[in-house]
Amino acid sequence: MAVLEQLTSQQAIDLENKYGAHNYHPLPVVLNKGEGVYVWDVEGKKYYDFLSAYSAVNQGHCHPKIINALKDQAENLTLTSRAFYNDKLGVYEKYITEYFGFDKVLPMNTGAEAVETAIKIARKWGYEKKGIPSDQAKIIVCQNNFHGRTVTIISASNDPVTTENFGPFTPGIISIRYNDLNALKEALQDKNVAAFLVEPIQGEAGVYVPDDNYINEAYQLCKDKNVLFVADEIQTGIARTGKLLAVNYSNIKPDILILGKAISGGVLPVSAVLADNDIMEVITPGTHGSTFGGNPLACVVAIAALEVVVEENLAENADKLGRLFRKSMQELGKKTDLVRLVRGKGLLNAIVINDSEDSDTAWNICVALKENGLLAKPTHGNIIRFAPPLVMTEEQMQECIAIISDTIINYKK
Ligand code: IF1
Repeated sequence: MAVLEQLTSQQAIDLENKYGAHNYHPLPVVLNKGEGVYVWDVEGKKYYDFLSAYSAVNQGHCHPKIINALKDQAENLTLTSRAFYNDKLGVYEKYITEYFGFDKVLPMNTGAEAVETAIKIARKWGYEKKGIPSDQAKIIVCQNNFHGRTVTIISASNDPVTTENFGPFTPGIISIRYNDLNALKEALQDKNVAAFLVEPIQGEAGVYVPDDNYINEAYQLCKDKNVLFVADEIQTGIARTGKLLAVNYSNIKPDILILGKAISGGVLPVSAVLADNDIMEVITPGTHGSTFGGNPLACVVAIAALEVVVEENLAENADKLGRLFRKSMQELGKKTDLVRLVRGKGLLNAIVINDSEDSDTAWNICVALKENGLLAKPTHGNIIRFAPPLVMTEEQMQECIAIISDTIINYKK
């Protein structure tokens, strides 16, 4: 069999099972084409994509502007390493810092790398600017967070599946209840706290939207104690929740902003850590780096992807279609007791299925949705996340609402 000859779905699945680590349990569908809100499987069946590669494809699959930027740059220069300058990085750094309103950016590749980078910057700031005694810096995180899969990041996790048998864990992490200002106030009594790392909406936990005042008041509590407020917007950023950033609902500017996923429109791994000079200046030559961080290919792709967000009004569209989606799902909840509740913001939404967390109902509903031409996947147990690309039209959304409603109403255990 030639290495890249056309496979059947089963052949592709069998190859992954035999030769790939089993670190995922994918829905049984094998995709080989994506365009806008659609993906196709190897047998040619077309689907609406309601996962958007975990919110990395906000601009739609293979957006022409982004792909053309990729192609043009790929024929000239893809990677120099930061041992030398290149003619795209500075242009990108100016563009993205002005785009989000910060003095500086530290370019990385994956989300987890950016979170690790933010933790390093916060700690270094804690020692060199706040005067925390050496190796005593603490980072406050929230229970049920998701910030990535590295050992330090899972040291902040309370999810046994992501942490079991990966110890020993990184010290200096305090975990508190999400959306609980008293818990934060209590934890901030510790003078060695350097930063509070938080998702403005908890994605993987099941799209938990905190109280309207939470982010604002949490930010103020941190400022009162000279603690950095670090926003992980890797999933909630880039217009996903109906504003450019989820923190824009709270009118605060994080001390450190962490971005990833849709910065590149899902074309290649790009992440970024943004901060103002008084924080970013703790990073000096040799204190941090990455082979691919800031590569010229990523820079031009990210500029194109961020331009699409503005040119196509993706935040406004996400807000409008998100309201339509939640309203329709609430209507659906009145017709079937399978839908316990709906929550989300913009086009980051989830429905909680009225069954136990360890039931396979949510999974089976997603398999039925797949049969009906729509791809979604449960997050934890009985919660199904719905996050289509932000380029969806109202007509497409209406069609998807009909698919989801019909599938759930006709679902037989
Ligand atoms: C998986 C979901 C999980 C993230 C936030 C950092 C990262 C992520 C808020 C790390 C990554 C991905 C990872 C993927 C599943 C997916 C995910 F919520 F988006 F669905 F796990 F929570 N901060 N989220 O959401 O970014 O290193 O992956 O680029 O690991 O299973 P990454």
